[in-house]
Amino acid sequence: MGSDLRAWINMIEDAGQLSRIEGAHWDLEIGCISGLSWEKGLQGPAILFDRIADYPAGYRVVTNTISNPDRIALTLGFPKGLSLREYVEIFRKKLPEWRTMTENFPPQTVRDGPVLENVDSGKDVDLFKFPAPRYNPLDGGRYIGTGNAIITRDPDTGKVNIGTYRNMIHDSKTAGFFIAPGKHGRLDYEKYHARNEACPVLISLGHHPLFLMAGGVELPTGSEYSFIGAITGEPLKIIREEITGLPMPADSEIVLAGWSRPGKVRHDEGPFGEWTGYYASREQATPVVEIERVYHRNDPIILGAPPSRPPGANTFFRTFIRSALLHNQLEECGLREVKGVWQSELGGSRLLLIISINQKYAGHARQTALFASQSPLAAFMGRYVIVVDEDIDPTNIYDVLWAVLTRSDPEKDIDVVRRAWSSSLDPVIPKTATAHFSSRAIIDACKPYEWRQEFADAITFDPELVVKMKKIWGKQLGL
Ligand SMILES: Cc1cc2nc3c(=O)[nH]c(=O)nc-3n(C[C@H](O)[C@H](O)[C@H](O)COP(=O)(O)O)c2cc1C
Ligand SMILES: [Mn+2]
Repeated sequence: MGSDLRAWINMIEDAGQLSRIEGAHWDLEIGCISGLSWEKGLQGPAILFDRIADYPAGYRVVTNTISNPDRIALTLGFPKGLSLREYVEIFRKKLPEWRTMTENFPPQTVRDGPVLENVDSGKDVDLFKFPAPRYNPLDGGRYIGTGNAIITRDPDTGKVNIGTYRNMIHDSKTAGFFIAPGKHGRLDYEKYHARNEACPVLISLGHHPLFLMAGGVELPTGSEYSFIGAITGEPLKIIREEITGLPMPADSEIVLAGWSRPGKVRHDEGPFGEWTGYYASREQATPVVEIERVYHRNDPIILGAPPSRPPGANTFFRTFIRSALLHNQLEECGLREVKGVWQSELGGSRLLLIISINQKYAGHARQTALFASQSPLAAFMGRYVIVVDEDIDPTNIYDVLWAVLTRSDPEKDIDVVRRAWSSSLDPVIPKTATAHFSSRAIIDACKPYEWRQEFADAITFDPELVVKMKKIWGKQLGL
Protein backbone atom coordinates (compact mmCIF):
# COMPACT_ATOMS: atom_id res chain seq x y z
CA MET A 1 0.00 0.00 0.00
CA GLY A 2 2.90 2.35 0.79
CA SER A 3 2.84 5.76 2.38
CA ASP A 4 4.02 7.97 -0.46
CA LEU A 5 1.73 10.74 -1.74
CA ARG A 6 2.83 10.31 -5.36
CA ALA A 7 1.97 6.62 -5.42
CA TRP A 8 -1.41 7.51 -3.91
CA ILE A 9 -2.06 10.11 -6.60
CA ASN A 10 -1.22 7.56 -9.32
CA MET A 11 -3.52 5.02 -7.72
CA ILE A 12 -6.55 7.31 -7.59
CA GLU A 13 -5.84 8.66 -11.07
CA ASP A 14 -5.96 5.09 -12.40
CA ALA A 15 -9.33 4.76 -10.72
CA GLY A 16 -10.62 7.89 -12.48
CA GLN A 17 -10.70 9.87 -9.24
CA LEU A 18 -8.26 12.71 -10.07
CA SER A 19 -8.49 15.95 -12.04
CA ARG A 20 -5.42 17.91 -13.04
CA ILE A 21 -5.80 21.67 -13.24
CA GLU A 22 -3.09 23.87 -14.73
CA GLY A 23 -2.75 27.63 -14.47
CA ALA A 24 -4.92 28.41 -11.43
CA HIS A 25 -3.82 31.20 -9.09
CA TRP A 26 -2.81 30.52 -5.49
CA ASP A 27 -4.83 33.60 -4.52
CA LEU A 28 -8.46 32.38 -4.13
CA GLU A 29 -8.65 30.36 -7.36
CA ILE A 30 -7.45 27.07 -5.84
CA GLY A 31 -9.85 27.55 -2.92
CA CYS A 32 -12.77 28.49 -5.17
CA ILE A 33 -12.25 25.55 -7.57
CA SER A 34 -11.90 23.08 -4.67
CA GLY A 35 -15.13 24.35 -3.15
CA LEU A 36 -17.09 24.40 -6.42
CA SER A 37 -16.03 20.88 -7.28
CA TRP A 38 -17.26 19.58 -3.95
CA GLU A 39 -20.64 21.22 -4.48
CA LYS A 40 -21.26 18.43 -6.95
CA GLY A 41 -21.32 16.21 -3.90
CA LEU A 42 -19.50 12.99 -3.29
CA GLN A 43 -18.71 12.52 -6.97
CA GLY A 44 -16.17 15.38 -7.12
CA PRO A 45 -12.57 14.26 -7.83
CA ALA A 46 -9.36 14.98 -5.98
CA ILE A 47 -7.69 17.94 -7.67
CA LEU A 48 -3.99 18.30 -8.45
CA PHE A 49 -3.02 21.89 -9.24
CA ASP A 50 0.14 22.49 -11.28
CA ARG A 51 1.63 25.51 -13.08
CA ILE A 52 0.28 27.69 -10.31
CA ALA A 53 0.58 31.43 -10.99
CA ASP A 54 3.96 32.87 -9.88
CA TYR A 55 5.47 29.40 -9.33
CA PRO A 56 7.60 27.01 -11.34
CA ALA A 57 5.86 24.05 -12.95
CA GLY A 58 5.98 21.06 -10.62
CA TYR A 59 5.36 23.07 -7.44
CA ARG A 60 1.92 21.62 -6.80
CA VAL A 61 -1.08 21.59 -4.46
CA VAL A 62 -3.50 18.68 -4.14
CA THR A 63 -6.92 19.19 -2.52
CA ASN A 64 -10.11 17.21 -1.88
CA THR A 65 -8.08 14.04 -1.34
CA ILE A 66 -9.97 11.64 0.93
CA SER A 67 -13.27 13.39 0.34
CA ASN A 68 -15.57 10.60 -0.75
CA PRO A 69 -16.24 6.97 0.20
CA ASP A 70 -14.61 5.64 -2.99
CA ARG A 71 -11.30 7.37 -2.37
CA ILE A 72 -11.36 6.49 1.31
CA ALA A 73 -11.99 2.86 0.34
CA LEU A 74 -9.13 2.93 -2.20
CA THR A 75 -6.81 4.50 0.36
CA LEU A 76 -7.54 1.84 2.96
CA GLY A 77 -8.07 -1.17 0.71
CA PHE A 78 -11.78 -1.44 1.59
CA PRO A 79 -14.35 -2.69 -0.94
CA LYS A 80 -15.86 0.02 -3.12
CA GLY A 81 -19.50 0.99 -3.50
CA LEU A 82 -20.81 0.19 -0.02
CA SER A 83 -23.36 2.28 1.87
CA LEU A 84 -22.30 4.88 4.44
CA ARG A 85 -23.48 2.58 7.24
CA GLU A 86 -21.51 -0.34 5.87
CA TYR A 87 -18.34 1.76 5.84
CA VAL A 88 -18.91 2.75 9.47
CA GLU A 89 -19.20 -0.96 10.30
CA ILE A 90 -15.88 -1.69 8.55
CA PHE A 91 -14.20 1.13 10.47
CA ARG A 92 -15.67 -0.23 13.71
CA LYS A 93 -13.85 -3.51 13.07
CA LYS A 94 -10.68 -2.10 11.56
CA LEU A 95 -9.89 0.73 13.99
CA PRO A 96 -9.41 -1.55 17.03
CA GLU A 97 -7.47 -4.03 14.86
CA TRP A 98 -5.09 -1.30 13.71
CA ARG A 99 -4.78 -0.12 17.26
CA THR A 100 -3.76 -3.57 18.49
CA MET A 101 -1.32 -3.86 15.60
CA THR A 102 0.44 -0.57 16.36
CA GLU A 103 2.83 -2.45 18.67
CA ASN A 104 4.15 -4.37 15.67
CA PHE A 105 4.74 -1.29 13.55
CA PRO A 106 6.94 1.21 15.34
CA PRO A 107 8.43 3.66 12.83
CA GLN A 108 11.75 2.64 11.33
CA THR A 109 14.64 5.13 11.38
CA VAL A 110 16.49 5.50 8.08
CA ARG A 111 19.33 7.80 7.03
CA ASP A 112 18.11 8.99 3.68
CA GLY A 113 14.87 9.65 1.87
CA PRO A 114 13.24 11.84 -0.78
CA VAL A 115 12.52 14.62 1.75
CA LEU A 116 16.27 15.33 1.89
CA GLU A 117 16.49 16.14 -1.85
CA ASN A 118 16.54 19.88 -1.02
CA VAL A 119 17.59 21.45 2.27
CA ASP A 120 17.31 25.20 2.92
CA SER A 121 18.87 26.54 6.12
CA GLY A 122 19.09 29.87 7.91
CA LYS A 123 18.82 32.82 5.57
CA ASP A 124 17.68 30.61 2.67
CA VAL A 125 14.51 29.65 4.50
CA ASP A 126 11.58 31.10 2.57
CA LEU A 127 8.02 29.94 3.13
CA PHE A 128 6.94 31.85 0.03
CA LYS A 129 8.97 29.36 -2.01
CA PHE A 130 5.85 27.18 -2.06
CA PRO A 131 2.49 28.00 -3.68
CA ALA A 132 0.58 28.27 -0.39
CA PRO A 133 -2.97 29.27 -1.26
CA ARG A 134 -5.15 31.95 0.19
CA TYR A 135 -8.22 29.75 0.13
CA ASN A 136 -11.20 31.86 1.16
CA PRO A 137 -11.84 35.56 0.49
CA LEU A 138 -11.58 36.82 4.08
CA ASP A 139 -8.61 34.63 5.07
CA GLY A 140 -6.06 36.80 6.82
CA GLY A 141 -3.19 35.33 4.85
CA ARG A 142 -1.83 32.42 2.89
CA TYR A 143 -2.35 29.12 4.67
CA ILE A 144 0.58 26.88 3.96
CA GLY A 145 -0.57 24.26 6.46
CA THR A 146 -4.09 22.85 6.23
CA GLY A 147 -3.87 19.11 5.51
CA ASN A 148 -0.61 19.09 7.42
CA ALA A 149 0.91 16.83 10.05
CA ILE A 150 2.48 18.68 12.96
CA ILE A 151 4.98 16.64 14.91
CA THR A 152 5.71 17.50 18.55
CA ARG A 153 7.01 15.61 21.55
CA ASP A 154 5.81 15.49 25.14
CA PRO A 155 8.91 16.53 27.12
CA ASP A 156 7.92 14.28 30.05
CA THR A 157 6.98 11.04 28.33
CA GLY A 158 8.91 11.47 25.08
CA LYS A 159 5.80 10.47 23.13
CA VAL A 160 5.60 11.92 19.65
CA ASN A 161 2.25 13.32 18.55
CA ILE A 162 0.96 14.08 15.07
CA GLY A 163 -1.87 16.58 14.74
CA THR A 164 -3.43 18.58 11.93
CA TYR A 165 -3.44 22.26 12.96
CA ARG A 166 -3.52 25.21 10.57
CA ASN A 167 -0.47 27.36 9.68
CA MET A 168 -0.73 30.84 8.26
CA ILE A 169 2.40 32.41 6.77
CA HIS A 170 3.30 35.53 8.78
CA ASP A 171 6.58 36.19 6.97
CA SER A 172 9.19 34.18 5.09
CA LYS A 173 10.42 32.49 8.27
CA THR A 174 7.39 32.53 10.59
CA ALA A 175 4.29 30.34 10.55
CA GLY A 176 1.20 30.59 12.75
CA PHE A 177 0.62 27.75 15.20
CA PHE A 178 -3.12 27.69 15.89
CA ILE A 179 -4.05 24.79 18.18
CA ALA A 180 -7.27 24.60 20.21
CA PRO A 181 -7.04 24.11 23.99
CA GLY A 182 -6.76 20.48 25.05
CA LYS A 183 -5.37 19.20 21.73
CA HIS A 184 -2.23 17.13 22.08
CA GLY A 185 0.10 19.43 20.16
CA ARG A 186 -0.94 22.30 22.41
CA LEU A 187 -0.45 20.29 25.59
CA ASP A 188 3.08 19.56 24.34
CA TYR A 189 4.05 23.18 23.65
CA GLU A 190 2.42 24.40 26.87
CA LYS A 191 4.69 22.08 28.84
CA TYR A 192 7.81 23.53 27.22
CA HIS A 193 6.59 27.10 27.61
CA ALA A 194 5.75 26.55 31.28
CA ARG A 195 9.45 25.71 31.79
CA ASN A 196 10.42 28.72 29.73
CA GLU A 197 11.85 26.46 27.04
CA ALA A 198 11.37 26.50 23.28
CA CYS A 199 9.23 23.69 21.90
CA PRO A 200 10.72 21.86 18.90
CA VAL A 201 8.24 21.51 16.02
CA LEU A 202 8.18 19.78 12.65
CA ILE A 203 5.48 20.61 10.14
CA SER A 204 4.98 18.20 7.28
CA LEU A 205 3.02 20.00 4.57
CA GLY A 206 2.60 17.24 2.00
CA HIS A 207 2.34 13.50 2.54
CA HIS A 208 0.15 10.47 1.96
CA PRO A 209 -3.44 11.31 3.02
CA LEU A 210 -3.12 8.76 5.82
CA PHE A 211 -1.20 11.46 7.69
CA LEU A 212 -4.24 13.71 7.45
CA MET A 213 -6.43 10.84 8.55
CA ALA A 214 -4.25 10.09 11.57
CA GLY A 215 -3.49 13.74 12.36
CA GLY A 216 -7.04 15.00 12.00
CA VAL A 217 -8.83 12.71 14.44
CA GLU A 218 -8.54 11.98 18.14
CA LEU A 219 -6.13 9.03 18.23
CA PRO A 220 -4.26 8.22 21.44
CA THR A 221 -1.15 10.40 21.85
CA GLY A 222 1.98 8.86 20.51
CA SER A 223 0.22 6.29 18.36
CA GLU A 224 -0.06 8.08 15.02
CA TYR A 225 3.16 6.92 13.29
CA SER A 226 2.55 3.31 14.32
CA PHE A 227 -1.07 3.63 13.33
CA ILE A 228 -0.10 4.57 9.78
CA GLY A 229 2.31 1.63 9.79
CA ALA A 230 -0.43 -0.71 10.94
CA ILE A 231 -2.75 0.48 8.17
CA THR A 232 -0.19 0.13 5.39
CA GLY A 233 1.29 -3.06 6.85
CA GLU A 234 4.84 -1.72 6.87
CA PRO A 235 6.70 0.46 9.37
CA LEU A 236 6.78 4.11 8.44
CA LYS A 237 10.25 5.33 7.46
CA ILE A 238 11.45 8.30 9.48
CA ILE A 239 14.60 10.39 9.54
CA ARG A 240 15.87 12.06 12.70
CA GLU A 241 15.67 15.77 11.93
CA GLU A 242 18.95 17.48 12.69
CA ILE A 243 17.85 20.65 14.46
CA THR A 244 14.91 19.45 16.53
CA GLY A 245 15.78 15.77 16.91
CA LEU A 246 12.17 14.95 16.00
CA PRO A 247 11.30 12.13 13.61
CA MET A 248 10.30 13.35 10.14
CA PRO A 249 8.60 11.18 7.55
CA ALA A 250 11.25 10.20 4.96
CA ASP A 251 8.72 10.40 2.12
CA SER A 252 7.28 13.79 3.04
CA GLU A 253 7.00 16.36 0.29
CA ILE A 254 7.93 19.35 2.48
CA VAL A 255 8.94 19.55 6.15
CA LEU A 256 9.50 22.76 8.11
CA ALA A 257 11.65 22.53 11.23
CA GLY A 258 11.64 25.16 13.92
CA TRP A 259 10.71 26.33 17.38
CA SER A 260 7.74 27.68 19.24
CA ARG A 261 9.27 29.98 21.83
CA PRO A 262 7.48 31.02 25.03
CA GLY A 263 5.86 34.43 24.72
CA LYS A 264 6.30 34.53 20.94
CA VAL A 265 2.84 35.25 19.59
CA ARG A 266 1.35 37.20 16.72
CA HIS A 267 -1.89 39.09 17.12
CA ASP A 268 -2.84 38.82 13.47
CA GLU A 269 -3.40 35.09 12.96
CA GLY A 270 -6.67 34.60 11.05
CA PRO A 271 -9.36 35.10 10.12
CA PHE A 272 -9.62 31.74 8.41
CA GLY A 273 -12.62 30.17 6.69
CA GLU A 274 -13.30 27.29 9.08
CA TRP A 275 -15.11 23.96 8.94
CA THR A 276 -18.31 25.50 10.32
CA GLY A 277 -18.57 27.58 7.15
CA TYR A 278 -17.66 30.84 8.93
CA TYR A 279 -14.63 32.90 9.88
CA ALA A 280 -15.74 32.76 13.51
CA SER A 281 -12.45 32.72 15.40
CA ARG A 282 -11.42 35.95 13.60
CA GLU A 283 -8.01 37.42 14.31
CA GLN A 284 -6.48 36.35 17.56
CA ALA A 285 -3.20 36.14 19.42
CA THR A 286 -1.59 32.87 18.39
CA PRO A 287 1.83 31.30 19.01
CA VAL A 288 4.18 31.02 16.04
CA VAL A 289 6.81 28.58 14.84
CA GLU A 290 10.07 30.20 13.81
CA ILE A 291 11.36 28.10 10.94
CA GLU A 292 15.08 27.38 10.79
CA ARG A 293 15.16 24.76 8.11
CA VAL A 294 13.07 23.59 5.19
CA TYR A 295 13.35 20.14 3.62
CA HIS A 296 11.57 19.32 0.39
CA ARG A 297 11.43 16.91 -2.48
CA ASN A 298 11.98 18.03 -6.03
CA ASP A 299 8.68 19.34 -7.41
CA PRO A 300 6.99 19.27 -4.02
CA ILE A 301 3.26 18.87 -3.46
CA ILE A 302 1.33 20.64 -0.67
CA LEU A 303 -1.57 18.59 0.69
CA GLY A 304 -4.28 21.26 0.93
CA ALA A 305 -7.36 20.66 3.03
CA PRO A 306 -9.28 23.92 2.84
CA PRO A 307 -12.37 23.98 5.02
CA SER A 308 -15.69 25.08 3.59
CA ARG A 309 -19.34 25.21 4.59
CA PRO A 310 -20.35 21.73 5.73
CA PRO A 311 -20.55 19.13 4.41
CA GLY A 312 -16.88 19.91 3.74
CA ALA A 313 -14.72 17.95 1.35
CA ASN A 314 -11.75 17.95 3.65
CA THR A 315 -13.42 16.92 6.88
CA PHE A 316 -15.64 14.25 5.31
CA PHE A 317 -13.36 11.35 6.27
CA ARG A 318 -13.79 12.21 9.94
CA THR A 319 -17.48 11.40 9.73
CA PHE A 320 -16.73 7.70 9.24
CA ILE A 321 -13.90 7.50 11.73
CA ARG A 322 -15.52 9.52 14.50
CA SER A 323 -18.85 7.69 14.08
CA ALA A 324 -17.09 4.33 14.34
CA LEU A 325 -14.94 5.36 17.30
CA LEU A 326 -17.95 6.71 19.18
CA HIS A 327 -20.09 3.65 18.47
CA ASN A 328 -17.35 1.39 19.83
CA GLN A 329 -16.81 3.65 22.82
CA LEU A 330 -20.51 3.67 23.73
CA GLU A 331 -20.56 -0.13 23.65
CA GLU A 332 -17.37 -0.38 25.70
CA CYS A 333 -18.97 1.89 28.29
CA GLY A 334 -21.85 -0.57 28.56
CA LEU A 335 -24.57 1.24 26.62
CA ARG A 336 -26.91 -1.41 25.25
CA GLU A 337 -28.48 -1.88 21.84
CA VAL A 338 -26.80 0.97 19.99
CA LYS A 339 -27.60 0.19 16.35
CA GLY A 340 -26.00 3.05 14.50
CA VAL A 341 -23.99 6.24 15.11
CA TRP A 342 -23.57 9.05 12.59
CA GLN A 343 -21.55 12.16 13.37
CA SER A 344 -23.13 13.79 10.39
CA GLU A 345 -21.12 15.42 7.62
CA LEU A 346 -23.83 18.12 7.67
CA GLY A 347 -22.34 19.34 10.95
CA GLY A 348 -18.72 18.78 9.99
CA SER A 349 -18.86 15.55 12.07
CA ARG A 350 -19.38 17.56 15.26
CA LEU A 351 -22.49 19.76 15.35
CA LEU A 352 -25.02 17.01 14.62
CA LEU A 353 -24.88 13.58 16.21
CA ILE A 354 -27.46 10.92 15.40
CA ILE A 355 -27.75 7.62 17.24
CA SER A 356 -30.19 4.81 16.56
CA ILE A 357 -31.09 2.37 19.30
CA ASN A 358 -33.40 -0.52 20.00
CA GLN A 359 -35.20 0.83 23.09
CA LYS A 360 -35.02 -1.76 25.84
CA TYR A 361 -36.13 0.12 28.95
CA ALA A 362 -37.73 3.39 29.99
CA GLY A 363 -35.09 6.13 29.91
CA HIS A 364 -32.81 4.27 27.49
CA ALA A 365 -33.06 6.91 24.77
CA ARG A 366 -32.37 9.84 27.07
CA GLN A 367 -29.46 8.02 28.71
CA THR A 368 -27.88 7.30 25.33
CA ALA A 369 -28.23 10.89 24.14
CA LEU A 370 -26.97 12.58 27.29
CA PHE A 371 -24.09 10.19 27.74
CA ALA A 372 -22.97 10.42 24.11
CA SER A 373 -23.31 14.20 24.07
CA GLN A 374 -20.61 14.52 26.74
CA SER A 375 -18.36 11.60 25.78
CA PRO A 376 -14.77 12.65 25.06
CA LEU A 377 -15.27 11.90 21.37
CA ALA A 378 -18.41 13.95 20.85
CA ALA A 379 -18.42 16.65 23.51
CA PHE A 380 -16.27 19.22 21.67
CA MET A 381 -18.44 21.65 19.68
CA GLY A 382 -21.52 19.45 19.69
CA ARG A 383 -24.93 21.11 19.17
CA TYR A 384 -27.79 18.71 18.40
CA VAL A 385 -27.99 15.08 19.49
CA ILE A 386 -30.85 13.08 18.03
CA VAL A 387 -31.78 9.58 19.14
CA VAL A 388 -33.93 7.52 16.79
CA ASP A 389 -35.35 4.00 16.72
CA GLU A 390 -33.51 1.27 14.90
CA ASP A 391 -35.77 1.35 11.84
CA ILE A 392 -34.31 4.79 11.04
CA ASP A 393 -31.03 4.96 9.11
CA PRO A 394 -28.95 7.55 10.97
CA THR A 395 -26.96 8.37 7.81
CA ASN A 396 -30.15 9.33 5.95
CA ILE A 397 -31.11 12.85 7.00
CA TYR A 398 -34.57 12.49 5.42
CA ASP A 399 -35.29 9.45 7.58
CA VAL A 400 -33.92 11.19 10.65
CA LEU A 401 -35.95 14.35 10.18
CA TRP A 402 -39.06 12.29 9.48
CA ALA A 403 -38.55 10.67 12.88
CA VAL A 404 -37.95 14.02 14.59
CA LEU A 405 -41.05 15.50 13.00
CA THR A 406 -43.34 12.57 13.70
CA ARG A 407 -42.07 10.81 16.82
CA SER A 408 -40.91 13.67 19.05
CA ASP A 409 -43.13 16.04 20.94
CA PRO A 410 -41.01 19.14 21.63
CA GLU A 411 -42.44 19.79 25.07
CA LYS A 412 -41.51 16.29 26.30
CA ASP A 413 -38.67 15.31 24.06
CA ILE A 414 -36.19 18.16 23.93
CA ASP A 415 -33.70 18.68 26.76
CA VAL A 416 -30.96 21.26 26.96
CA VAL A 417 -27.48 20.88 28.47
CA ARG A 418 -25.98 24.25 29.26
CA ARG A 419 -22.39 25.53 29.41
CA ALA A 420 -20.83 22.62 27.55
CA TRP A 421 -17.45 22.43 25.76
CA SER A 422 -17.12 24.71 22.75
CA SER A 423 -14.48 26.92 21.17
CA SER A 424 -13.72 30.27 19.55
CA LEU A 425 -14.73 28.66 16.26
CA ASP A 426 -18.35 28.48 17.40
CA PRO A 427 -20.30 31.16 15.50
CA VAL A 428 -22.93 31.63 18.26
CA ILE A 429 -20.35 32.72 20.83
CA PRO A 430 -19.54 36.44 20.76
CA LYS A 431 -15.98 37.43 20.03
CA THR A 432 -15.83 39.15 23.44
CA ALA A 433 -16.43 35.91 25.38
CA THR A 434 -13.71 35.08 27.88
CA ALA A 435 -14.66 31.39 27.99
CA HIS A 436 -16.26 29.34 25.26
CA PHE A 437 -19.41 27.49 26.31
CA SER A 438 -22.38 26.44 24.25
CA SER A 439 -25.49 24.36 24.89
CA ARG A 440 -26.67 21.01 23.54
CA ALA A 441 -30.19 20.14 22.46
CA ILE A 442 -31.03 16.51 23.06
CA ILE A 443 -33.88 15.40 20.82
CA ASP A 444 -35.51 12.12 21.71
CA ALA A 445 -37.09 11.16 18.39
CA CYS A 446 -37.79 7.58 19.44
CA LYS A 447 -41.36 6.34 19.70
CA PRO A 448 -42.67 7.02 23.24
CA TYR A 449 -41.33 4.05 25.18
CA GLU A 450 -44.44 3.14 27.19
CA TRP A 451 -46.73 2.81 24.18
CA ARG A 452 -44.26 2.17 21.39
CA GLN A 453 -46.02 -1.08 20.42
CA GLU A 454 -49.26 0.86 19.83
CA PHE A 455 -47.54 3.66 17.87
CA ALA A 456 -49.16 4.18 14.46
CA ASP A 457 -47.89 1.80 11.80
CA ALA A 458 -45.49 3.39 9.36
CA ILE A 459 -46.22 3.11 5.64
CA THR A 460 -43.84 0.54 4.18
CA PHE A 461 -44.13 -2.20 1.60
CA ASP A 462 -43.19 -5.79 2.07
CA PRO A 463 -39.54 -6.12 0.84
CA GLU A 464 -40.46 -9.12 -1.30
CA LEU A 465 -43.09 -7.10 -3.14
CA VAL A 466 -40.59 -4.27 -3.63
CA VAL A 467 -38.07 -6.65 -5.18
CA LYS A 468 -40.73 -8.12 -7.43
CA MET A 469 -41.98 -4.73 -8.63
CA LYS A 470 -38.46 -3.53 -9.30
CA LYS A 471 -37.75 -6.64 -11.28
CA ILE A 472 -40.73 -6.17 -13.53
CA TRP A 473 -41.00 -2.37 -13.87
CA GLY A 474 -37.80 -1.04 -12.34
CA LYS A 475 -36.05 -0.55 -15.67
CA GLN A 476 -38.93 1.37 -17.21
CA LEU A 477 -39.12 3.67 -14.17
CA GLY A 478 -35.37 3.96 -13.60
CA LEU A 479 -35.62 2.42 -10.11
C1 LIG B 1 -8.43 19.63 7.70
C2 LIG B 1 -8.35 19.80 9.20
C3 LIG B 1 -7.91 20.99 9.76
C4 LIG B 1 -7.84 21.16 11.15
N1 LIG B 1 -7.35 22.34 11.66
C5 LIG B 1 -7.21 22.48 13.01
C6 LIG B 1 -6.62 23.67 13.58
O1 LIG B 1 -6.26 24.60 12.88
N2 LIG B 1 -6.48 23.74 14.93
C7 LIG B 1 -6.90 22.72 15.75
O2 LIG B 1 -6.75 22.82 16.96
N3 LIG B 1 -7.47 21.59 15.24
C8 LIG B 1 -7.61 21.45 13.90
N4 LIG B 1 -8.17 20.31 13.39
C9 LIG B 1 -8.65 19.27 14.32
C10 LIG B 1 -7.53 18.42 14.86
O3 LIG B 1 -6.70 17.97 13.82
C11 LIG B 1 -8.10 17.20 15.59
O4 LIG B 1 -8.79 17.66 16.71
C12 LIG B 1 -7.03 16.18 16.00
O5 LIG B 1 -7.61 15.27 16.89
C13 LIG B 1 -5.84 16.84 16.66
O6 LIG B 1 -4.85 15.89 16.97
P1 LIG B 1 -4.58 15.50 18.48
O7 LIG B 1 -5.75 14.61 18.88
O8 LIG B 1 -3.29 14.74 18.44
O9 LIG B 1 -4.52 16.77 19.26
C14 LIG B 1 -8.23 20.11 12.00
C15 LIG B 1 -8.66 18.91 11.43
C16 LIG B 1 -8.72 18.74 10.04
C17 LIG B 1 -9.17 17.42 9.48
MN1 LIG C 1 -2.79 12.85 19.26
